[in-house]
Amino acid sequence: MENATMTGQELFDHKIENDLKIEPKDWMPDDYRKHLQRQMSQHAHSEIIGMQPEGNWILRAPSLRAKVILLAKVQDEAGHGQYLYSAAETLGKTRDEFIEELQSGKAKYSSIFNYPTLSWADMGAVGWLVDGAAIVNQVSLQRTSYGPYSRAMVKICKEESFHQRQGYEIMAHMARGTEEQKAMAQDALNRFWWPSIMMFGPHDGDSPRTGNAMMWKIKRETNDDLRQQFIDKTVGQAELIGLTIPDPDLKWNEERGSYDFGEMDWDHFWDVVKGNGPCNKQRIKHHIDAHENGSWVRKAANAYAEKNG
Ligand code: FAQ
Repeated sequence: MENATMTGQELFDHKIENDLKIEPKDWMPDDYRKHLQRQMSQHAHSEIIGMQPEGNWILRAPSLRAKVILLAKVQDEAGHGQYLYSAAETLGKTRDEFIEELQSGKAKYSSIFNYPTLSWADMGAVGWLVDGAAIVNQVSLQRTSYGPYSRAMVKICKEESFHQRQGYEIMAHMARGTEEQKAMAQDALNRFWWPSIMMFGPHDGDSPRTGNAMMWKIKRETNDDLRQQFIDKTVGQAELIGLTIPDPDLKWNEERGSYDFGEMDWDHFWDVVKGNGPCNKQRIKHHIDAHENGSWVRKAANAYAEKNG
């Protein structure tokens, strides 16, 4: 039971223990605040940087229908970035500070957005696998302990589920097309499979942030648990459209009621996380250029806000 004599720490512990949300004006440990600033801003950066690989195909979409859908999807990702920056700002750091950290390389964004999108089938693979992986993670984060983050996740998940389906539709369509189209779909799956399952981060034993994150109920499930859920969901979807997951060790394990799967290339993963991913320089340069090009809009908006209170 909450009572007026409780210290900030006691009230915080009570809320965490009882699955109550921590809100921006509540007392919270400094490390909890910093952990969330890091994770939420990196999540926001991922949404914004994640617009680039798909933005690459808007002008080359194969039909008006495909173009309208892709355009809407990329705009949704911008919206997700906005909710997440706004939610992260409630922790006392400004959006400008977060963006500076991204552009200087101090803050990360998801490793998955380091890979180029080489064909139209990649739009299918990104929607199906990348949004599919993001949903598994974000459904779990709907129950995160920080109120503004949790509420942002509820809205984001609704949109991600449309994104996942539009990607799967592209893959299904190509997989039942000509031999060449099917080969393009398989090639996209081959290139995006391993990076998608790396989105969940290192194995639990190699994940320095998981301990505190689980204790504070920021994360509700671990990296490995979420990765397994994603794989178990996705294998059947690939089979249904006649595509093959590029993992020779993938095998149903009757005892566990889950798929066993092969090992990821962790040296490659850490190299990408350190900023040496194949498209990192290009992604950050594009972000800096777009940010500079948009500075007049921010100036005008600020001037308007000042003038009109
Ligand atoms: N990429 O101890 P852990 C999307 C870093 S949204 C880069 O396990 P943690 C939507 C990690 O930051 C995708 N870095 O860390 C969309 C930490 O470094 P730090 C983004 C990674 O935080 C679709 C270090 O390694 N989703 O795709 C990665 O407990 C299509 C140690 O790792 C989120 O951000 C990685 N994959 O777990 C948009 C979800 N993995 O910060 C456009 C929220 C680990 O100490 C188009 N975030 N690292 O220097 C999370 O759930 C967690 O932060 C994890 C990492 C799971 C990403």
